[in-house]
Amino acid sequence: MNISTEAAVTPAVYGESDRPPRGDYSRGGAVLADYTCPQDWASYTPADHDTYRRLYERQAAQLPGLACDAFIASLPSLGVKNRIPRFDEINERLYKATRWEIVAVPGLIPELPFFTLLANRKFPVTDWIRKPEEFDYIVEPDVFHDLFGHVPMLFDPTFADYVQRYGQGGIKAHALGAGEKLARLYWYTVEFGLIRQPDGLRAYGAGILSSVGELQHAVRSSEPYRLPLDLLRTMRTRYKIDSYQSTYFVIDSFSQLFDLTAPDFTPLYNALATQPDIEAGTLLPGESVA
Ligand code: HBI
Ligand code: FE
Repeated sequence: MNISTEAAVTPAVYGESDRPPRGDYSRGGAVLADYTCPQDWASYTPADHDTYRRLYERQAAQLPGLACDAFIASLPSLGVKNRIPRFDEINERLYKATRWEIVAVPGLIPELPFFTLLANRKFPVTDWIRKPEEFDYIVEPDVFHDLFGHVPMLFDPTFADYVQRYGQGGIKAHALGAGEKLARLYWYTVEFGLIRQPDGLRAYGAGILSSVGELQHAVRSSEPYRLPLDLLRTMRTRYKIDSYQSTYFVIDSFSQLFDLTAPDFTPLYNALATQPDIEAGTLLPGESVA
């Protein structure tokens, strides 16, 4: 059953603002009910491949000392660097590693289909790439952000299990109307998470790892606050989708992240309903940075 064009272009809630998603959700009826679509690799132009090659080259050069060990170890699993990879090429390696697979989507999708894909160990990867004039910055995730930023971490077994558990929790949160609160946990871990390694602070969040400027800012700048990850505090904290983060949350290990998602979150959502949101870039009385 293919969804109609109107239904397909319902704005996906991405973080704190609704925006009509970019991408062709109709594709002549090729977008399925779960919002996935064929990658259509042949449709990429030489300019698209060159954009990917240049983004990869520039970002990979920045990683030492800023990206976490798990990311650096898995990055080569993306395979080719000089063109946009075929998703099935990556899936051969990814499925063997952690039983995850990547699926193509036309861009941002509504939260329930998103959570459902994650709960089934399917990671949605946007199928289009930014235009050359968007080389330095793009608000919405494109194939470079999703492949380079997210996929290497899915090769880490503990992190991979966390993301599936996150998806399962998201389906429950959606039913409770708590999707936006849980989206903040995703934002401050999977997208903008920091981890403390024995040799110092490193990034594991895809939004940091795929950004030319935010990698230094998140790990090295004295400007942002860096707080220990705490479920309540993190899910109370609003975020901006179009500027560097002014608050980051730090974990000590991926098993800490996985263990956090063990209990049922319903009591947390009840507590959150009674506590005000916290603007990013602020500290509560008595809080100290990580
Ligand atoms: N859709 N393709 C895509 N990628 C995302 O990261 C994404 C999404 N839809 C919703 C969403 N993220 C966030 O709102 C989640 O935290 C729910
Ligand atoms: Fe992302």
